[in-house]
Amino acid sequence: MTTDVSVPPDTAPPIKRGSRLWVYAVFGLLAAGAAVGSAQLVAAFIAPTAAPAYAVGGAFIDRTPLWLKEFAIARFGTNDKEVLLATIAGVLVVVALVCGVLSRRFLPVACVGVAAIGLIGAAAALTRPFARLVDALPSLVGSVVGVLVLVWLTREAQRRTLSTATPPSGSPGKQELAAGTSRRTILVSALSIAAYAAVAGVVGTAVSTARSSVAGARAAIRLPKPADPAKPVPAGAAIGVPGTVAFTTANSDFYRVDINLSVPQVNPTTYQLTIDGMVEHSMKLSFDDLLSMRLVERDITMTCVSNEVGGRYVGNARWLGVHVKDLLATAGVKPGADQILTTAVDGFTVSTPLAVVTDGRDAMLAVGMNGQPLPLEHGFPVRMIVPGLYGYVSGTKWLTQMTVTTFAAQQAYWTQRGYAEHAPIRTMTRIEVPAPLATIAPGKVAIAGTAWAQHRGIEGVEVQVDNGPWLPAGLAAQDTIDTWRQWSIAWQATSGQHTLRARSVDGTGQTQTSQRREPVPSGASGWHEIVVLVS
Ligand SMILES: Nc1nc2c(c(=O)[nH]1)N[C@H]1C(S)=C(S)[C@@H](COP(=O)(O)O)O[C@H]1N2
Ligand SMILES: [Mo]
Repeated sequence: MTTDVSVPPDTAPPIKRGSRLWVYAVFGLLAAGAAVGSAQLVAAFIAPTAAPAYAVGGAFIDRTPLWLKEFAIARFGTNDKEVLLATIAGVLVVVALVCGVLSRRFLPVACVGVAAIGLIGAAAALTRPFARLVDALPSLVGSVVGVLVLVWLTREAQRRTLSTATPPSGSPGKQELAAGTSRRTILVSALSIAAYAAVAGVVGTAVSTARSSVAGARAAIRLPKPADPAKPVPAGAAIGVPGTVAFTTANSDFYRVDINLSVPQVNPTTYQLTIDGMVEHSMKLSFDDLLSMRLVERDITMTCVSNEVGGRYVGNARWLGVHVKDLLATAGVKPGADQILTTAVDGFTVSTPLAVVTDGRDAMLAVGMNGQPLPLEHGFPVRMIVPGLYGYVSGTKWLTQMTVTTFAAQQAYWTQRGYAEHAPIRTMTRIEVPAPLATIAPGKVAIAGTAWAQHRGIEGVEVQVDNGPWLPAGLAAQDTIDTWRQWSIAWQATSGQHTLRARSVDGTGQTQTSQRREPVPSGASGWHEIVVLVS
């Protein structure tokens, strides 16, 4: 072993106040990283939604104007949540860089900046529905850590600057030693902080997920058999043309629309459903109470009001649940009520006309979807399903409260934001095959797709090629009037570009309107139209 006491010459120029701005920018990033990592770690023991990015994102979603929400859904689809989180991360990086750069000359200002980010996180957490005081803690801890890290790093850097700027009275070697040590100290500190931020972030997220997840509780549930089972899906309900959707949508393929950046976790063992408002007897029911009631099973197609003409925010599943009318009968509805207001753990609310849920249709509080407990993303353990109404006025997921009230007294999440109070699903006919702008060979081609007019049913589907006559399509067997119906037609495709259109006639004899409407305020309408190239 050789003992080499000589110090390697410090080749890099010393950090001077007038140079190396990027070093300070990196300090800003490190401070932000340590802050976010610490906050994530603290949030693991409070609630996933108390983590700053989720709190800020959630608060942002609460305030998103309608046009922006529609834009996000149309532009990013179900990735809108990832886009929002990435945007928040991007903004944080920019602010962190600015604070870092500021810290070189204006450390107090930079500290105020870092603290302010944390305070914004805390404020966001406190304004979320059902917020508790502790929800602010992760962001507050984060901002303290962020400030400490920034102060520490800038002090280290400036100590080094001073030690190199003022030549010590001793030998030049001593100066190099001081500078070299400080340089290494800063590098080691920076790497340690980066490592801490990464580990805290990853461990915090993992612990948070593990602690809050109710996946295990869901796996332990055995659903009872329904007293009133659904009839088997008719053999001919699927049109069987390659490229069309499955008649029953698999749980994993079912569209997801809600206001949450992280999936709400509701523990079925502590679950409580409150029924209150204009009722004779307010009630509290456990999950087991619900399971012990009369269970019905039905095939029902759900649709989101934000679905564009030809869109994919629609799915068909077999739901198991308790009729809402049975629950209301037990509670006893007082005269004068005209609305069922349902509330969920995410603060989401839904207003549903009382007349609709009690008109004999299979409005239910569902506990099962396609033979399984509800998937976590689809409202586990309890959600509402009402055939014929868009999701925002019927499909309350993670539902914990049902309040009998009036439209005059109460409004719900989306109706407060400009959507219609009464929103029956509009008749829609989607061409699934061929794909839009597909190039196909001349000859016999199947045009096929799926149509829906929930609770009215689909009586007929017609297809038009270019401006030719409307031709009746072949219909797959109807499951129920509450489900979608598939269709197809054979077409002799000739060379050239062609426009294909489809429309339906619903069970009341109404032909689907050609009038183009935007999803806001009560659902899109118009004929789905695609262009294909035959060559
Ligand atoms: N708690 C809660 N329930 C909710 C929502 C929500 O944001 N929060 N979104 C509603 C909307 S707009 C629709 S279209 C349906 C979608 O249900 P799905 O995700 O199971 O397809 O859920 C409804 N229920
Ligand atoms: Mo929706």
